[in-house]
Amino acid sequence: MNPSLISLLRVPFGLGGARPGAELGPESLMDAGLIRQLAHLELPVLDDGVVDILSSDALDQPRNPQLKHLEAVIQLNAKLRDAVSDRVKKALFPLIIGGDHSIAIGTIAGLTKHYRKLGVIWFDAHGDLNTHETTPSGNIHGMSLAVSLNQGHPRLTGLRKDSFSINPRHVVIIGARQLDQGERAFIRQSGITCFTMHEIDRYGIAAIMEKAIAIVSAGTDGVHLSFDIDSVDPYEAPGTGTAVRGGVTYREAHYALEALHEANILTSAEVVEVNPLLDRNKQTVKLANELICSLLGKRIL
Ligand code: 6HN
Ligand code: MN
Ligand code: MN
Ligand code: MN
Repeated sequence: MNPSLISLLRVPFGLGGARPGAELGPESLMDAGLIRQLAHLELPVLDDGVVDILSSDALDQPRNPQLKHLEAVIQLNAKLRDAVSDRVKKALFPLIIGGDHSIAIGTIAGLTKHYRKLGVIWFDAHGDLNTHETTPSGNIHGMSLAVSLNQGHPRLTGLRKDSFSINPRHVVIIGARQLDQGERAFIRQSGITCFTMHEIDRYGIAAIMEKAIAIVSAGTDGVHLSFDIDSVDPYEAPGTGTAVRGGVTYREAHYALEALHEANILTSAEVVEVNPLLDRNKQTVKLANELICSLLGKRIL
Protein backbone atom coordinates (compact mmCIF):
# COMPACT_ATOMS: atom_id res chain seq x y z
CA MET A 1 0.00 0.00 0.00
CA ASN A 2 1.48 3.32 -0.96
CA PRO A 3 0.40 5.96 1.58
CA SER A 4 0.64 5.17 5.23
CA LEU A 5 -2.84 5.95 6.46
CA ILE A 6 -6.13 4.54 5.16
CA SER A 7 -9.17 6.81 5.23
CA LEU A 8 -12.32 4.69 5.47
CA LEU A 9 -15.30 6.48 3.99
CA ARG A 10 -18.78 5.01 4.33
CA VAL A 11 -21.33 5.82 1.64
CA PRO A 12 -24.80 4.55 2.53
CA PHE A 13 -26.41 5.31 -0.80
CA GLY A 14 -28.57 3.02 -2.93
CA LEU A 15 -30.63 5.21 -5.25
CA GLY A 16 -28.36 4.56 -8.22
CA GLY A 17 -29.07 0.85 -8.02
CA ALA A 18 -31.79 -1.52 -9.08
CA ARG A 19 -33.20 -2.62 -5.71
CA PRO A 20 -33.32 -1.12 -2.22
CA GLY A 21 -30.71 -2.30 0.29
CA ALA A 22 -27.29 -1.24 -1.01
CA GLU A 23 -27.58 1.84 1.24
CA LEU A 24 -27.31 -0.59 4.18
CA GLY A 25 -23.96 -1.93 2.96
CA PRO A 26 -21.58 0.21 5.03
CA GLU A 27 -23.47 -0.37 8.28
CA SER A 28 -23.56 -4.13 7.69
CA LEU A 29 -19.81 -4.29 7.01
CA MET A 30 -19.13 -2.32 10.18
CA ASP A 31 -21.52 -4.49 12.22
CA ALA A 32 -19.69 -7.56 10.94
CA GLY A 33 -16.45 -6.22 12.43
CA LEU A 34 -14.58 -4.52 9.61
CA ILE A 35 -12.68 -2.14 11.90
CA ARG A 36 -11.69 -4.93 14.28
CA GLN A 37 -10.52 -7.10 11.38
CA LEU A 38 -8.41 -4.28 9.99
CA ALA A 39 -6.97 -3.64 13.44
CA HIS A 40 -5.83 -7.29 13.50
CA LEU A 41 -3.76 -6.52 10.42
CA GLU A 42 -2.15 -3.69 12.36
CA LEU A 43 -3.08 -1.29 9.63
CA PRO A 44 -3.41 2.38 10.37
CA VAL A 45 -7.07 3.01 9.55
CA LEU A 46 -8.90 6.23 10.12
CA ASP A 47 -12.65 5.68 10.52
CA ASP A 48 -13.23 8.80 8.51
CA GLY A 49 -16.95 9.37 8.44
CA VAL A 50 -20.09 9.02 6.39
CA VAL A 51 -20.95 10.67 3.09
CA ASP A 52 -24.71 10.84 2.70
CA ILE A 53 -27.45 12.90 1.08
CA LEU A 54 -29.68 15.22 3.04
CA SER A 55 -32.99 13.91 1.73
CA SER A 56 -33.78 11.54 -1.07
CA ASP A 57 -37.00 11.17 -3.02
CA ALA A 58 -38.09 14.77 -2.65
CA LEU A 59 -35.04 15.73 -4.67
CA ASP A 60 -36.10 13.67 -7.60
CA GLN A 61 -38.73 15.68 -9.39
CA PRO A 62 -39.48 15.43 -12.23
CA ARG A 63 -38.60 11.76 -12.63
CA ASN A 64 -36.66 10.77 -15.69
CA PRO A 65 -37.05 7.05 -16.51
CA GLN A 66 -33.69 7.09 -18.31
CA LEU A 67 -31.90 8.62 -15.29
CA LYS A 68 -33.59 7.44 -12.12
CA HIS A 69 -32.92 9.53 -9.00
CA LEU A 70 -30.66 11.83 -10.98
CA GLU A 71 -30.77 14.69 -8.48
CA ALA A 72 -29.94 12.46 -5.52
CA VAL A 73 -27.10 10.81 -7.45
CA ILE A 74 -25.66 14.22 -8.35
CA GLN A 75 -25.92 15.58 -4.83
CA LEU A 76 -24.31 12.50 -3.29
CA ASN A 77 -21.52 12.29 -5.82
CA ALA A 78 -20.61 15.96 -5.55
CA LYS A 79 -20.16 15.45 -1.81
CA LEU A 80 -18.22 12.25 -2.24
CA ARG A 81 -15.98 13.81 -4.90
CA ASP A 82 -15.04 16.60 -2.52
CA ALA A 83 -14.48 14.22 0.40
CA VAL A 84 -12.22 11.96 -1.69
CA SER A 85 -10.32 14.92 -3.11
CA ASP A 86 -9.74 16.17 0.43
CA ARG A 87 -8.33 12.77 1.51
CA VAL A 88 -5.97 12.59 -1.47
CA LYS A 89 -4.79 16.10 -0.72
CA LYS A 90 -3.93 14.89 2.80
CA ALA A 91 -1.95 11.97 1.29
CA LEU A 92 -4.40 9.42 2.68
CA PHE A 93 -5.46 6.21 0.95
CA PRO A 94 -9.22 6.52 0.34
CA LEU A 95 -11.09 3.27 1.01
CA ILE A 96 -14.75 3.74 0.14
CA ILE A 97 -17.47 1.31 1.11
CA GLY A 98 -20.83 1.60 -0.64
CA GLY A 99 -23.42 1.87 -1.56
CA ASP A 100 -24.38 1.09 -5.12
CA HIS A 101 -21.90 1.47 -7.95
CA SER A 102 -23.08 4.95 -8.96
CA ILE A 103 -20.82 6.24 -6.17
CA ALA A 104 -17.78 5.45 -8.32
CA ILE A 105 -18.64 8.65 -10.22
CA GLY A 106 -17.85 10.78 -7.18
CA THR A 107 -14.93 8.67 -6.03
CA ILE A 108 -13.20 8.85 -9.39
CA ALA A 109 -14.04 12.53 -9.95
CA GLY A 110 -12.34 13.27 -6.62
CA LEU A 111 -9.30 11.13 -7.39
CA THR A 112 -8.81 12.69 -10.82
CA LYS A 113 -8.70 16.16 -9.35
CA HIS A 114 -5.18 15.09 -8.39
CA TYR A 115 -4.15 12.11 -10.49
CA ARG A 116 -3.47 13.26 -14.03
CA LYS A 117 -3.18 9.74 -15.38
CA LEU A 118 -5.31 7.46 -13.25
CA GLY A 119 -5.45 3.74 -14.02
CA VAL A 120 -8.66 1.93 -13.09
CA ILE A 121 -9.41 -1.74 -12.43
CA TRP A 122 -13.16 -2.33 -12.62
CA PHE A 123 -14.09 -5.70 -11.13
CA ASP A 124 -17.68 -6.37 -12.14
CA ALA A 125 -20.14 -8.77 -13.75
CA HIS A 126 -21.21 -5.71 -15.75
CA GLY A 127 -19.52 -2.97 -17.74
CA ASP A 128 -21.34 0.01 -16.20
CA LEU A 129 -20.79 1.65 -19.57
CA ASN A 130 -24.35 2.64 -20.42
CA THR A 131 -25.51 6.19 -20.97
CA HIS A 132 -29.03 7.63 -20.64
CA GLU A 133 -29.33 6.79 -24.33
CA THR A 134 -28.37 3.12 -24.12
CA THR A 135 -29.54 2.13 -20.62
CA PRO A 136 -32.05 -0.74 -20.44
CA SER A 137 -33.02 0.17 -16.86
CA GLY A 138 -32.45 3.87 -16.18
CA ASN A 139 -30.34 2.90 -13.15
CA ILE A 140 -27.34 5.16 -12.91
CA HIS A 141 -25.12 2.47 -11.33
CA GLY A 142 -25.02 0.99 -14.83
CA MET A 143 -23.48 4.23 -16.17
CA SER A 144 -20.70 5.03 -13.71
CA LEU A 145 -17.71 3.85 -15.72
CA ALA A 146 -19.01 5.65 -18.82
CA VAL A 147 -19.43 8.88 -16.85
CA SER A 148 -15.93 8.48 -15.43
CA LEU A 149 -14.73 8.40 -19.05
CA ASN A 150 -16.69 11.60 -19.74
CA GLN A 151 -19.52 9.87 -21.61
CA GLY A 152 -23.16 10.35 -20.71
CA HIS A 153 -25.59 12.98 -19.56
CA PRO A 154 -23.96 16.41 -19.09
CA ARG A 155 -25.39 16.69 -15.57
CA LEU A 156 -23.38 13.59 -14.65
CA THR A 157 -20.21 14.29 -16.61
CA GLY A 158 -20.43 17.83 -15.20
CA LEU A 159 -19.40 16.36 -11.84
CA ARG A 160 -15.99 15.90 -13.47
CA LYS A 161 -15.56 19.39 -14.88
CA ASP A 162 -12.50 20.19 -12.75
CA SER A 163 -10.99 16.71 -13.00
CA PHE A 164 -8.40 15.21 -15.32
CA SER A 165 -9.67 12.81 -17.96
CA ILE A 166 -8.93 9.11 -17.81
CA ASN A 167 -7.36 7.44 -20.81
CA PRO A 168 -9.53 4.39 -21.68
CA ARG A 169 -6.29 2.52 -22.38
CA HIS A 170 -5.61 2.72 -18.66
CA VAL A 171 -8.91 1.01 -17.78
CA VAL A 172 -9.36 -2.73 -17.32
CA ILE A 173 -12.67 -4.47 -16.64
CA ILE A 174 -12.38 -7.92 -15.04
CA GLY A 175 -15.16 -10.50 -14.59
CA ALA A 176 -17.70 -9.21 -17.10
CA ARG A 177 -20.44 -11.62 -18.16
CA GLN A 178 -23.43 -9.40 -18.83
CA LEU A 179 -22.83 -6.56 -21.26
CA ASP A 180 -25.56 -4.59 -23.00
CA GLN A 181 -25.33 -3.84 -26.71
CA GLY A 182 -24.26 -0.22 -26.23
CA GLU A 183 -21.63 -1.32 -23.74
CA ARG A 184 -20.05 -3.75 -26.21
CA ALA A 185 -19.82 -0.95 -28.75
CA PHE A 186 -18.32 1.34 -26.10
CA ILE A 187 -15.60 -1.21 -25.29
CA ARG A 188 -14.77 -1.81 -28.96
CA GLN A 189 -14.57 1.89 -29.79
CA SER A 190 -12.82 3.20 -26.68
CA GLY A 191 -9.76 1.00 -26.23
CA ILE A 192 -10.74 -0.24 -22.77
CA THR A 193 -9.43 -3.72 -21.97
CA CYS A 194 -12.17 -6.12 -20.93
CA PHE A 195 -11.24 -9.50 -19.46
CA THR A 196 -14.55 -11.33 -19.43
CA MET A 197 -15.20 -14.58 -17.60
CA HIS A 198 -14.23 -16.30 -20.84
CA GLU A 199 -10.67 -14.96 -20.59
CA ILE A 200 -10.51 -15.82 -16.88
CA ASP A 201 -11.55 -19.40 -17.73
CA ARG A 202 -9.01 -19.60 -20.52
CA TYR A 203 -5.91 -18.05 -18.94
CA GLY A 204 -6.63 -18.33 -15.24
CA ILE A 205 -7.02 -15.52 -12.73
CA ALA A 206 -3.26 -15.27 -12.02
CA ALA A 207 -2.37 -14.52 -15.65
CA ILE A 208 -5.30 -12.10 -15.97
CA MET A 209 -4.21 -10.18 -12.89
CA GLU A 210 -0.66 -10.01 -14.17
CA LYS A 211 -1.88 -8.55 -17.47
CA ALA A 212 -4.29 -6.16 -15.74
CA ILE A 213 -1.62 -4.89 -13.36
CA ALA A 214 0.76 -4.27 -16.27
CA ILE A 215 -1.89 -2.29 -18.18
CA VAL A 216 -3.04 -0.04 -15.35
CA SER A 217 0.42 0.71 -14.02
CA ALA A 218 2.17 1.60 -17.28
CA GLY A 219 2.27 5.35 -17.70
CA THR A 220 -0.13 6.13 -14.84
CA ASP A 221 0.40 8.11 -11.65
CA GLY A 222 -2.21 6.31 -9.52
CA VAL A 223 -4.41 3.21 -9.67
CA HIS A 224 -7.95 2.86 -8.36
CA LEU A 225 -9.73 -0.43 -7.73
CA SER A 226 -13.51 -0.33 -8.12
CA PHE A 227 -14.75 -3.67 -6.83
CA ASP A 228 -18.40 -4.58 -7.45
CA ILE A 229 -19.23 -7.59 -5.25
CA ASP A 230 -21.42 -8.95 -8.07
CA SER A 231 -18.21 -9.91 -9.87
CA VAL A 232 -18.18 -12.86 -7.48
CA ASP A 233 -20.44 -15.81 -8.28
CA PRO A 234 -23.89 -15.50 -6.63
CA TYR A 235 -23.28 -18.87 -4.99
CA GLU A 236 -20.71 -17.06 -2.82
CA ALA A 237 -22.18 -13.56 -2.97
CA PRO A 238 -25.98 -13.70 -3.15
CA GLY A 239 -26.42 -10.36 -1.36
CA THR A 240 -26.30 -8.01 -4.32
CA GLY A 241 -28.89 -6.26 -6.46
CA THR A 242 -28.00 -7.44 -9.94
CA ALA A 243 -26.55 -10.92 -9.48
CA VAL A 244 -25.41 -12.85 -12.56
CA ARG A 245 -24.47 -16.55 -12.61
CA GLY A 246 -21.01 -17.66 -13.66
CA GLY A 247 -18.81 -15.30 -11.69
CA VAL A 248 -15.39 -15.60 -10.11
CA THR A 249 -15.02 -18.08 -7.29
CA TYR A 250 -14.29 -17.33 -3.66
CA ARG A 251 -10.60 -18.11 -4.12
CA GLU A 252 -10.29 -16.32 -7.46
CA ALA A 253 -11.64 -13.15 -5.83
CA HIS A 254 -9.25 -13.45 -2.92
CA TYR A 255 -6.32 -14.25 -5.19
CA ALA A 256 -7.06 -11.21 -7.37
CA LEU A 257 -6.98 -8.88 -4.38
CA GLU A 258 -3.93 -10.57 -2.85
CA ALA A 259 -2.15 -10.08 -6.16
CA LEU A 260 -3.09 -6.40 -6.14
CA HIS A 261 -1.69 -6.03 -2.66
CA GLU A 262 1.54 -7.71 -3.69
CA ALA A 263 1.87 -5.51 -6.75
CA ASN A 264 1.65 -2.47 -4.45
CA ILE A 265 0.15 -0.25 -7.16
CA LEU A 266 -3.16 0.86 -5.67
CA THR A 267 -3.67 4.39 -4.43
CA SER A 268 -7.40 3.99 -3.59
CA ALA A 269 -10.15 1.37 -3.56
CA GLU A 270 -13.89 0.98 -3.23
CA VAL A 271 -16.17 -1.97 -2.55
CA VAL A 272 -19.76 -1.59 -3.73
CA GLU A 273 -23.14 -3.27 -4.26
CA VAL A 274 -23.30 -5.30 -1.05
CA ASN A 275 -27.03 -5.58 -0.31
CA PRO A 276 -27.70 -7.09 3.13
CA LEU A 277 -31.44 -7.31 2.41
CA LEU A 278 -30.74 -9.90 -0.28
CA ASP A 279 -28.01 -11.73 1.65
CA ARG A 280 -28.02 -15.25 3.07
CA ASN A 281 -26.62 -15.65 6.61
CA LYS A 282 -24.47 -12.52 6.13
CA GLN A 283 -22.41 -14.53 3.64
CA THR A 284 -21.87 -11.62 1.27
CA VAL A 285 -21.19 -9.10 4.03
CA LYS A 286 -18.55 -11.38 5.56
CA LEU A 287 -17.04 -12.02 2.16
CA ALA A 288 -16.76 -8.28 1.49
CA ASN A 289 -14.86 -7.79 4.77
CA GLU A 290 -12.58 -10.72 4.06
CA LEU A 291 -11.84 -9.40 0.59
CA ILE A 292 -10.98 -5.97 1.97
CA CYS A 293 -8.54 -7.67 4.35
CA SER A 294 -6.92 -9.57 1.46
CA LEU A 295 -6.62 -6.36 -0.50
CA LEU A 296 -4.95 -4.65 2.45
CA GLY A 297 -2.41 -7.38 3.02
CA LYS A 298 -3.91 -10.22 5.03
CA ARG A 299 -1.89 -13.32 4.25
CA ILE A 300 -2.61 -17.00 4.69
CA LEU A 301 0.89 -17.66 5.98
N1 6HN B 1 -23.93 -2.56 -11.39
N2 6HN B 1 -26.32 -3.19 -17.41
C1 6HN B 1 -27.44 -3.16 -16.48
C2 6HN B 1 -28.02 -1.76 -16.45
O1 6HN B 1 -29.09 -1.59 -15.85
O2 6HN B 1 -27.44 -0.84 -17.00
C3 6HN B 1 -27.00 -3.61 -15.09
C4 6HN B 1 -26.10 -2.65 -14.40
C5 6HN B 1 -25.54 -3.15 -13.11
C6 6HN B 1 -24.71 -2.10 -12.48
O3 6HN B 1 -24.07 -3.73 -10.98
O4 6HN B 1 -23.11 -1.78 -10.82
MN1 MN C 1 -21.02 -2.30 -11.13
MN1 MN D 1 -22.25 -5.20 -11.38
MN1 MN E 1 -27.34 -3.08 -8.16
